[in-house]
Amino acid sequence: MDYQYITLEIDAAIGVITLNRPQQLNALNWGLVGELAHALETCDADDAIRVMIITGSGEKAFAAGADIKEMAGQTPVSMLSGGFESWERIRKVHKPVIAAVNGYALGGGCELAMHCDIIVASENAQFGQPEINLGIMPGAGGTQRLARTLGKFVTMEMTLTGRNYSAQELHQLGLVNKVVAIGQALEEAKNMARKIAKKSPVAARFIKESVLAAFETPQEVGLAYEKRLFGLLFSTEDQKEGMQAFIEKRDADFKGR
Ligand code: DAK
Repeated sequence: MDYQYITLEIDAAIGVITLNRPQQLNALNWGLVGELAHALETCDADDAIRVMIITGSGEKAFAAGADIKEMAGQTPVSMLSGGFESWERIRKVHKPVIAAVNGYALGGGCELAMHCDIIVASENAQFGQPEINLGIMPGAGGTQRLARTLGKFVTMEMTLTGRNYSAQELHQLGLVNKVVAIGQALEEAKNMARKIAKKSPVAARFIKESVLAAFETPQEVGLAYEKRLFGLLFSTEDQKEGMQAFIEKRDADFKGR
């Protein structure tokens, strides 16, 4: 598929997706979100790719939110029927996804970063949920994912005041994994991705599923889910290879089987 609003580059085992509307600060129109979902699903289905990265083009923005100009004329029906499907598809990606946040990650941009599994941010990155300034509220999981990550009080302040938070502030609060120098977010995300890409892809997939289950299930159910996936990994070649490599004091060569 030819993309109009994003680019997809394959760098060894890493799929790098760049949101590519720099003049609009990579604002997330529906076309872009649909293309993003398609690119992530394409990478998810490709055995040669083990990790995906999402970043924004230019130094100014990861994404300054959903496209306000496109949203302004929507109705409840059009928002509820068309707007959510691609976000659901992004949420369901199985492989690890890293956000390399360069600049603004506001509204849907912040929510997109939170759809990812690890967030690397440059020191000029600004996160926020300014929807309240537009008379709306977060619509792509912001209230839920922020509350589960930052707790009630920080989430309330962030969503009710609409103020921006620096990468450093959110690093201290546990939403940003690593803060790096301006221009280095993608490179650092690639460093992390290369490390993950060397691990067993089956184990990586199950770990992601199991961690995400912690947000959706009572602990008893989550523990049972983890236990089953743990057991299942003992049916894989990767488990045999990983343990044999340890015993033979060599690097494991995981095949994802
Ligand atoms: N939408 C459309 N255009 C945007 C935009 C946005 N969110 N953000 C920036 N732009 C455009 C500007 O209109 C401007 O275009 P021109 O005027 O040059 O044509 C260009 O990008 C450069 O922006 P500025 O001139 O404003 O640049 P500044 O450096 O002065 O300011 C800024 C940067 C990021 C502070 C400012 O652009 C800004 O406040 N942007 C809006 C931020 C915002 O309010 N974001 C939240 C939007 S609401 C849903 C899923 C998600 C959502 C909703 C539903 N469903 C699943 C259904 C999410 C909602 C949102 O994100």
